[in-house]
Amino acid sequence: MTEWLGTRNDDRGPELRISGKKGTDGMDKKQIIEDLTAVFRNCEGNVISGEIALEGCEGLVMFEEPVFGVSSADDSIYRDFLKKDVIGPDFRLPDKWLPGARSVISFFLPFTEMVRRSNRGTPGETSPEWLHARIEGQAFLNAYTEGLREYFENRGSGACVPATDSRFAVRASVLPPWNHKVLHIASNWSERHVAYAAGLGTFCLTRGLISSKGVAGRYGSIIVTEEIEPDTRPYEGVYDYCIMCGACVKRCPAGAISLKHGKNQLKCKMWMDKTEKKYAPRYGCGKCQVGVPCEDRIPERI
Ligand code: B12
Ligand code: SF4
Ligand code: SF4
Repeated sequence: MTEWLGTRNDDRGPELRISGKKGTDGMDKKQIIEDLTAVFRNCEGNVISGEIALEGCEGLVMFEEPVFGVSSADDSIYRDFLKKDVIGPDFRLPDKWLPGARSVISFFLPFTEMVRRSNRGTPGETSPEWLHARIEGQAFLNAYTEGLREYFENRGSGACVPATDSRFAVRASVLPPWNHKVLHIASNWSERHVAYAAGLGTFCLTRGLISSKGVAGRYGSIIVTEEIEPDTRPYEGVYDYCIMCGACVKRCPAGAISLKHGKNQLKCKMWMDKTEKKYAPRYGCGKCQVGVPCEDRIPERI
């Protein structure tokens, strides 16, 4: 069905928007979000089984229930992501992943208190719970997005999950000044930027994205051809939720974060590689995401 939606009150006339077969109003959207939460509850893999558990981790529940945000696939912010100081030209617009894309649903899966608490102590050591949440947590997240894809396809909507798509890629390059070894990383689908677009949260000093449930957790997303009412972004600035308190600076074992320069990707990446040698087949750090005021909430400005 094609409709003219005349919302533009100027001499260009109404803009053309093709509304989907199953465009949603507020009520439909509420139902969809409830359904997506139910898919989370029914998805297997959020609990660490005895067969694979590291010491003391049997029965560990990794994630709390997701928080969601929706953006329109043609939101002009996506074109801003193509600028080289934001992500760069490698970023693929939603309709390059899925022709006819209308909406992008983003979600944050907050880590449980048990995962977060476990990684607050032991300086320089990553807790076994955090290692599970990094590796088995991402496997669970992938299974969950597969469940979301089935849900939308059953509703007659097209759906694409960039994170598990064979076209997904991350490019790393060392930028000038060469003597400072500045590592620039750009993926063709950045979960944090997409979540930012969907109103889920803002960036912070460590470059993590702080959601209403804090920074400790993981992000995912799905692009669909169904039109779902987008959320408004309750912020204006890219770093609005960060109070620049510097607590994460002291937490970082690699000295990768500074109040003056933000996060040095290369130092963080090198530390991450070290953890891979130590904890193979797992890896992870995340010390800057726990024991800080933004761990599980938007920090309050004092
Ligand atoms: C490559 C990668 C890494 C690299 C580089 C990180 C990076 N920031 O790029 C390394 C190895 C260092 C890394 C480390 C970690 N990672 Co990582 N990583 C990724 C990956 C695969 C791609 C990141 C990417 O595309 N970066 C693109 C560049 C451009 O991002 P950026 O430089 O930070 O962007 C800045 C600019 O855009 C700037 N900006 C300038 N102008 C403007 C204008 C606008 C409008 C906007 C929006 C922004 C903007 O603001 C941004 C922040 O400074 C994502 C998964 C994914 N597909 O998204 C996970 C991801 C970012 N990682 C994640 C995590 C959890 C980690 C670790 C904690 C590992 C662990 N679990 O132990 C650490 C620590 C990260 C931290 N301190 O936040 C999470 C983030 C969760 C969160 N709360 O934010 C992600 C999203 C994975 C996931 N599925 O949840 N990671
Ligand atoms: S600890 Fe403080 S400075 Fe660091 S990211 Fe969180 S709010 Fe920002
Ligand atoms: S993940 Fe670890 S090494 Fe990287 S910035 Fe955070 S605390 Fe530092």
